[in-house]
Amino acid sequence: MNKNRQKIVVVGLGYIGLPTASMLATKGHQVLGVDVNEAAVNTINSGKIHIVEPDLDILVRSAVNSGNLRASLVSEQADTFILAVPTPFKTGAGGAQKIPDISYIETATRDIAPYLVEGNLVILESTSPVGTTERIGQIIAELRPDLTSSRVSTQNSTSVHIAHCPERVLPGHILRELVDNDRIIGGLDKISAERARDLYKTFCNGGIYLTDSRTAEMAKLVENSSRDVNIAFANELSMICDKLGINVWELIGLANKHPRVNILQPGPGVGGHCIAVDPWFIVAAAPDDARLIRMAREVNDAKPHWVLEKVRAKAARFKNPVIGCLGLAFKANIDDLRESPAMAISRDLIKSGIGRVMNCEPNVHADFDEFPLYELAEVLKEADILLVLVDHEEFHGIDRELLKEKVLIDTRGLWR
Ligand code: SAJ
Repeated sequence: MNKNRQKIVVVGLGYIGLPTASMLATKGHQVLGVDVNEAAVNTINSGKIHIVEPDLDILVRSAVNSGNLRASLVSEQADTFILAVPTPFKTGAGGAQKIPDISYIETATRDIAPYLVEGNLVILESTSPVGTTERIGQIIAELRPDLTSSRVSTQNSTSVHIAHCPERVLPGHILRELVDNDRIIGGLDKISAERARDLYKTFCNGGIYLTDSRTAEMAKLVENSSRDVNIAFANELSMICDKLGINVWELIGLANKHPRVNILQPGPGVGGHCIAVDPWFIVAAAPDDARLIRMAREVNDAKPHWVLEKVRAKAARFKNPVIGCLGLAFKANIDDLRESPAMAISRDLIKSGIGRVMNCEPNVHADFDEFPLYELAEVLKEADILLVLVDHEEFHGIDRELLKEKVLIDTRGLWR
C-alpha cells in the first residue's frame, strides 16, 4: 500500500466528515463517503452539499469532479476508515444525569467490521467519552475474531490499527482550520498513532502530536469544557453586573487590559453541538469530582431563562408589547439553528404570551416554517422591545436613531 495515496472510507458526511472526505480526495486519495441519509448521498454525488459552510461547495464539487470522492449508503473495503458520526448525550433516569450516547460510533464500527482486512487503520474523529477508542477495538475483536489473532485493541502490535484524532474545527471556518490547526492523535498503540499521523500530514499544516487514545479523548473534552467554563464566568458576570448597574462589556474590556486576564463574552446561553454537550461526558465519568465543569454547564444552561425573565420585566410597562428578536442562530454569521439558545428563547417567548414576537434571522432564507420571519426593517419599525440574541454582521450597522424610542435588551453587547 502506498501510504500517500490511500483508499479511504469516511463514515458520516456531516460538518466534519464531508469536509475531511473532500479534503482527502483533493489530495489524491480515493475516498468513499458513507452516510445513512440517502438525500445527502445523492446531493454529494451530484457535486453539491447538504450543509452550510463557507467554500465547502467548491471543495466538494472539485473532489467529486476529480473522480476521487463518491458517496454511498454502504461501506467498502479500504486502507483506512474514518468515523465522523455524532456523539450526543442522552438523559439518564429521572432526567438528572446526562450520559454520553456512543451508539452511532458502535453502529458505524459494526457496519465497517465486515470490510476490515489485516493492516487496516480505523480512525475515530468524533468527540468521544474516554474509553471509546478502546470500545471500537473491543467491537472489532468480537465481530472479527479472525483479525483478533494478532490482538486487536491491546497495547501490542495489532492487525487492525485504531487511533483517535479528535476534530477541532470551528463551524464557519472549517476548511481553513482543517488545514491550519494542530492535531492530537491518540493510538491504541504507537503504530496506530503513527499511521494516522502519516495520513493527516497529507493535508494538515499544523503540528501533529501523538499520545494514547484516552489522553486524546480527554484532551478534546477538556478543550470544549475549558471554553464552557470561561463563557460561564462571563455569563455569571453579566447577571451580577445587571444587578449592580454596571456595563458588563465595559467591565470585561477593562479587566482584559490586565496582561494575564482574558475573559470571554457573555451571551444568551451556549449553543452548538459541542460545547454544550462535551463537558457532560466528563461529568458523567467523574460526577463527584467534576464540580466546576457541571456548575459551568448549569450557569450557561440557565442563561436563556434569565433573558426571558428580563424581557418579561421590561414588557410589563406595555399594554400590547411587540418584541423584536434579532438573530436565531447559535452564534454570529452562521445559519445553524440547532441547539441555539436564541431559538430556545424565541420559542419560550412565543409560548409565554408576553407579547407579539417578531423574529428576524437574515441567514435563514428557506425551509423554515416554525414561525414567521421578518425583515430587519419591519422589526425595527414595529418592535417596542428589541432583543439582540445574535450579533450577526447585518445588525452592526443598524441606525441608532431608529432605536431611540425602544427598550433594548442586548445579550451580545452589540450596542455596548
Ligand atoms: N459563546 C459565547 N461567548 C464567547 C464565545 C462563544 O457566548 O465568548 C457561545 C457562542 O455564541 C455559541 C457557543 O458559545 O453559542 C459555542 O460557540 P463557539 O464559537 O465557542 O464554539 P463552536 O461550538 O462553534 O465550536 C467549538 C470549538 N471549540 C473550541 O473553541 C474549544 C471548535 O474548535 C470545536 O471543533 C467544536 O466546538 C467542536 O466540534 O467540538
